[in-house]
Amino acid sequence: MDGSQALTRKTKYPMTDQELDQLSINTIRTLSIDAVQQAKSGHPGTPMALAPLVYTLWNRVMQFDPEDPIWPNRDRFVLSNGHASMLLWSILHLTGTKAVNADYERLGQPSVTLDDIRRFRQLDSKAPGHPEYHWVSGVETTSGPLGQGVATGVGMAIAQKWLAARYNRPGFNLFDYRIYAVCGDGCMMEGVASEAASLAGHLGLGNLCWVFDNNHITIEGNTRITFTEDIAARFQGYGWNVLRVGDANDIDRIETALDVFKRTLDRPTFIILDSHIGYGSPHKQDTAAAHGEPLGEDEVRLTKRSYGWPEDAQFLVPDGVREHFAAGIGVRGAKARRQWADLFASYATKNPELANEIDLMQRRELPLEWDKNLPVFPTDPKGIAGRDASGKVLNVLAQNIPWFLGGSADLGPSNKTTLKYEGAGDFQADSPAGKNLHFGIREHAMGAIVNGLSLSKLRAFGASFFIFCDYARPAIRLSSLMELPTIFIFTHDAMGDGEDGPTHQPVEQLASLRAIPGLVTLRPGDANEVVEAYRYVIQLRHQPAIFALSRQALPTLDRAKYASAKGVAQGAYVLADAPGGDPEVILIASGSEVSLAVEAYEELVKDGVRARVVSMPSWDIFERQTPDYRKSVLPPSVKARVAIEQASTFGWERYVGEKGRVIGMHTFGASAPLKELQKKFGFVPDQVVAVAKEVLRG
Ligand SMILES: Cc1ncc(C[n+]2csc(CCOP(=O)(O)OP(=O)(O)O)c2C)c(N)n1
Ligand SMILES: [Mg+2]
Repeated sequence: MDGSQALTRKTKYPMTDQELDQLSINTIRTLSIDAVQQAKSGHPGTPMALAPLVYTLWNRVMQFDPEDPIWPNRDRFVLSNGHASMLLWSILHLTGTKAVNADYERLGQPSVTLDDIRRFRQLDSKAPGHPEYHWVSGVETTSGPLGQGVATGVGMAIAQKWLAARYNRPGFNLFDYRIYAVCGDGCMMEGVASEAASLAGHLGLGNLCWVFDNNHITIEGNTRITFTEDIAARFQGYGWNVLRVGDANDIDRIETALDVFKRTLDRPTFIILDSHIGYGSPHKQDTAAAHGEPLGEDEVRLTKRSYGWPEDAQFLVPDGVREHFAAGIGVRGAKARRQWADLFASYATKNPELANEIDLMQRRELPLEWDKNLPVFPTDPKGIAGRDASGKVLNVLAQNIPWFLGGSADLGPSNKTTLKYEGAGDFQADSPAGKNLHFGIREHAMGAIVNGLSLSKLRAFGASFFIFCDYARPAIRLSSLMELPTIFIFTHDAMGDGEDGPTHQPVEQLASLRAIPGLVTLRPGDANEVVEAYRYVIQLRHQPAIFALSRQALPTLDRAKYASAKGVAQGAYVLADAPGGDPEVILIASGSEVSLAVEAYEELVKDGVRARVVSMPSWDIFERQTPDYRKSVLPPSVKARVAIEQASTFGWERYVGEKGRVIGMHTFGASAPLKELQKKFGFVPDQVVAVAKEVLRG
């Protein structure tokens, strides 16, 4: 009798539920093993160990309807140890989860087919190397940079609390979903997870559960060489409810622990799950070799034998397995979603405005009159700081858009991001409707949490000093990768905080953010450019944006004399021009250097030089304009060009060309009052005029 007959005999109906549980778990395991073996790359060991956990979560616990993976009240599943992606591809396939498109339309076709799994890690397969939000329906967040997933889950948990506080009504628990995140040693070692866990504990997020795959193995071997802390004590210290399940194969105990989580409402739950990486592999179980390479054909056979699986069968989904999922999560999820739809329909008749908000939010659309009362700043030579203008705009937007919220990493008073209007409120455990989030001094987690809020369809912002965007950068990058319309507000964008010195003076940050594909980087030049920058950003549905804003006052330009700030929507525009629009030299500037360029321009004009000033708040937006428009702003025939920006000169060659010059930074700055720094580094009108004339002479 060969293996397949053995399985057929075993899988003959009627099977007991227990047999079906085991068969389903082993299907996840063997699909994962086969996919990695076929791809000749990937991570088989952790799916083999965690198949029972994922099975239990999905088929017994989670409220998730495979027919509609974006149903708003679904439980969220985050695979933070994203290298174990085959767990996700297996479960999405076996549950028959359906695909949706970027416009949130349900497509009816499967999210992950068996063919995708056969083509694991291959071009265009819906079973890529790591979980990719926006590429595979049913993936709640992109994960792979360890620690990001769990931290993003904290944002999802905050979002659920906020949504419940704003929209639930007696008898209408529209939002009562939970967030489950699975993580490994790597996630627990990464600092971002600690930041996020600390905040989650402080906020008492009882809707959040992390399951820690305690297998004592990472790439370099046993964790005795790196990771020996008392993790239970650590999470208890954070204020979490800590549970332990000593056997990752014991699905009843896993279910019991998850039940304890559901009943623990006042704090997040941390489940330590003792597991064996590569479970069932005679030679690789409990070794680092099971982590990140195929088992090898012989070992695959031996492993399948140990599961009682036909040794030669590949990508086998035995009869009864899909049906078992359909009878579990399928029935439970469909019922939950149907009940929710009925609930929502009757909610909508009683609370049409709130229901409309929920509808708009789900599609990332904006309410009518979202831009009413946006300020217009009068001409003012003294002007106003970018951060102050931003603060005024934020306070208007947050009132116009109910689900617009955010906060700073302890710099609200400096970033001017505090929402001060009556009723804005602070988000805390006992006031979850508040719109001012306090991230504490945790920029990295802040970035991930903003992503989690955005994945939950809230319009969210985070803030800090520009120099510290580096601390949030991994999450900002993921925002862009996930095509999320997050907003990051960074103030003190250059040498404006002079006395704080080089540790606080951003130099290379602009260039590095401009290098992130899809991210909109904006450095507005005066208060009205700040308004227009927000007007542009708020309308984005699938792109993140960062603002680099000045700490110091910048003159508010006379828009009757110079061009309208509406030009911000083109990324760069002609602010001041030579007579007849026929310049011989072009000054290009962003942010605080725009008014400097205008001053230099006035001098040049006096000296009879035909100069043009281009305000360029955003390279990214400019690059998206038509070639004709770009040529009209920077005519190819005008080779004499000077770019002025208090930042690394890196990249400006593309706009100034071979004959042009860049007045920028080549060092980290210095600690001194702003005026002295401007002089030392050449950001004064005389210097700009001199360089412009030099460039003109050729
Ligand atoms: C931020 C980050 N650093 C490094 C890696 C590379 N990496 C992927 S998996 C891994 C080991 C993870 O160990 P663990 O979380 O215990 O996973 P297990 O092998 O137990 O599944 C490393 C270092 C990564 N993905 N992300
Ligand atoms: Mg491990």
